[in-house]
Amino acid sequence: MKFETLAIHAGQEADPATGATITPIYQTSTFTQEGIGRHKGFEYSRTGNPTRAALERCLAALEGAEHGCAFSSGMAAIAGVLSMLRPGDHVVSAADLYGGTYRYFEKVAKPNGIAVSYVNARDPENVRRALRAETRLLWIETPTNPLLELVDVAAAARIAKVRGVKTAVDNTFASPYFQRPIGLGADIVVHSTTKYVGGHSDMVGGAVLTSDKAVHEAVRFHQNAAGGVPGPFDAWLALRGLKTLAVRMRRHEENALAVAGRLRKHPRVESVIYPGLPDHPQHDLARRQMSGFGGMVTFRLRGGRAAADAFFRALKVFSYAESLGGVESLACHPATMTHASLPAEERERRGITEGTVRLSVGIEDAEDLLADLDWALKVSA
Ligand code: P1T
Repeated sequence: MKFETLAIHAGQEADPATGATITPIYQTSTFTQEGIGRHKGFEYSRTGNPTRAALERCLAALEGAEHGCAFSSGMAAIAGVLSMLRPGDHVVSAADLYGGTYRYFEKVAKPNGIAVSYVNARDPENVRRALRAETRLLWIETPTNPLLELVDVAAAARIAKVRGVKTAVDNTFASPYFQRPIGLGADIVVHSTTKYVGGHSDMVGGAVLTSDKAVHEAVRFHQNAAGGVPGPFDAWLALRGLKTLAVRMRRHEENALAVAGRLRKHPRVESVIYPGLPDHPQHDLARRQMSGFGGMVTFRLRGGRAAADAFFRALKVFSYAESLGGVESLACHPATMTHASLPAEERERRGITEGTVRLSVGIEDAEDLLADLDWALKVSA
């Protein structure tokens, strides 16, 4: 079955108890059992819940994975993957990544004895050079948050595989509609389902998808043992979000292309980063590896922090807010929001300047979005 069909049907047979066509929200913590060891596959909702199970099956199908584990947030999903590692193990991570992931590596993984090296993974040879005998995991975001850099998943995963290293890809920005890392050779896919999967900025969640049985068993064990599971209602919201993912992503992309095109002509804009622009340094890779360019646009505004602040305050349709991937347009200041957990010099080194603005382009009318940006650029001059 094709993506659009799977998004609506995978893991969502008519409810066995009632025939309900739409997977019910099984808002229950426990399940009455018939006798010792006799139950209908569910015992306690931390361990398993039918609404969550439907979400896990649907997400796995969309990523071309055999197994899925849903979590209470993207960070809980990331912690689930990292739980496979032991003191002395080593992670090679692409340098440009979500600030919260960097914080987890630095403040949680490292104090627990896991070494992490950051490399410029735009050149996969840097991944090869960073691998050590004790490397267990290669961590990639592509496109990255917030600079929309790409990593060649097939090339990086090939290098890792030869050395017995698992490759994990945070696929939050592309969504499974535009990119399926497992088909490119990755072992593990991670999502913050808070973003495009949920799609309406009304829930927080995460997921780990894999076809590697041992990885799945380790992540499933952690999910139950540590307990960072989504409640049934949040799982249901993510499941409902998936049904419209394909149509939303096409519209996000259409609007993002219009926004990127308008911004690059604007005299107050220093540079625009969008993988769909032919002058994006990795545009060819984007065309090869993704089936679309997504809805995120990052640009650098002339005038630094003061100009950025005035710009954010003038916006009327875009909300000045963290997060991304909802139907509504959002504008964020990575230096003080999503990437505030990076030391200032690290941010500067990566190019996350005070004038850097990240847009999550929503699915509103494109003309309204362009008019809002034109207005905010004008009055913040
Ligand atoms: O917020 P949470 O659901 O825990 O997901 C964390 C996360 C993981 N990976 C990527 C690529 C992310 O962008 C995020 C969360 N990001 C934001 C909140 C943001 O505004 O960028």
